[in-house]
Amino acid sequence: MIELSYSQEVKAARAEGKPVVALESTIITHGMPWPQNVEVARKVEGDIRAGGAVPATIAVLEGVLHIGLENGQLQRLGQARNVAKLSRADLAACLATGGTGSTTVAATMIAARYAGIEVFATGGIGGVHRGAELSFDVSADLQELAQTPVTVVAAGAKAILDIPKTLEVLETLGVPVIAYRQDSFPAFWSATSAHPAPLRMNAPEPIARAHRLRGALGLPGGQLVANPIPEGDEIAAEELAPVILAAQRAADRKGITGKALTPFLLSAIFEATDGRSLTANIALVRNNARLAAKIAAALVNIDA
Ligand code: PSU
Ligand code: MN
Repeated sequence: MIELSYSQEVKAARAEGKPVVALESTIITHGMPWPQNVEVARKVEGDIRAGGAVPATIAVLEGVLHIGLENGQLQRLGQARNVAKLSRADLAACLATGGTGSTTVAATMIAARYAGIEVFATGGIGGVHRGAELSFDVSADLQELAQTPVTVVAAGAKAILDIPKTLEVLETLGVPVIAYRQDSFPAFWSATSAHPAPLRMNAPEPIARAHRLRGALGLPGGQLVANPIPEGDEIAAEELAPVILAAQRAADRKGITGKALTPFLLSAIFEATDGRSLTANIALVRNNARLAAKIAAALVNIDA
């Protein structure tokens, strides 16, 4: 019933039992400007290959759920305008109507699980927005982590979010939040935040084992691996704080809410930092891809 299409590379990986890492496409259509978006997507795919796994970028193209994009498809998606941003609520509707859309963390997790992919690399997850006590803006990504058994490697939560509230909701939902090789929960463009992560692991293998053990215990939901941006690539939190505040104020003034908010904030911050936020974003996504490849490789060696 679901029209599904695997890329050649993913098809071969499935046949050979090779590790596969899922990648989202909202970061391509709504997170970064053309043409860097496509260049970065290619580099990230290359990082996963270099780590011994196969990349599967996920998107819906004309009503077909794609698990892995061929080069031409990636090019077209990266240049397309007004692509829908698909989260849990939108995925089936887009497939039903023959639409085209990029997948957020939540929708990518759903598609990855459907395709038997257990590890997913991205930049940052959606979370609890600042002022959520009034706006109620909490990303569906958090619910998804509670329900869908995929291990997501991200650089923590974007500093545009309310990090302590995001951590509280993840705790309520029972989502393991595992900082990689440090105690602090990373804040996307900055390696550390003032908030300790609930869990810490120092190697891919225990992360893979914990993923399997959750399955064995019958626990629904995934894990969030919070991988700090490499030191040389970070932007200091103190420098970003006023930029983020100004972006948030501009969004409030313009009445930007819902799905449009995250892309608006990211592009406002991109402008205000003369593109440095993008350079950092690229470095952290690539770093996450490398770690995700190692976790996927470790998972192949542990029986399901
Ligand atoms: N990280 C980025 N850029 C992005 C996103 C994450 O660097 O564009 C996207 C992800 O797809 C994430 C989504 O799932 O933003 C969250 O959107 P919302 O807050 O509307 O749930
Ligand atoms: Mn939202």
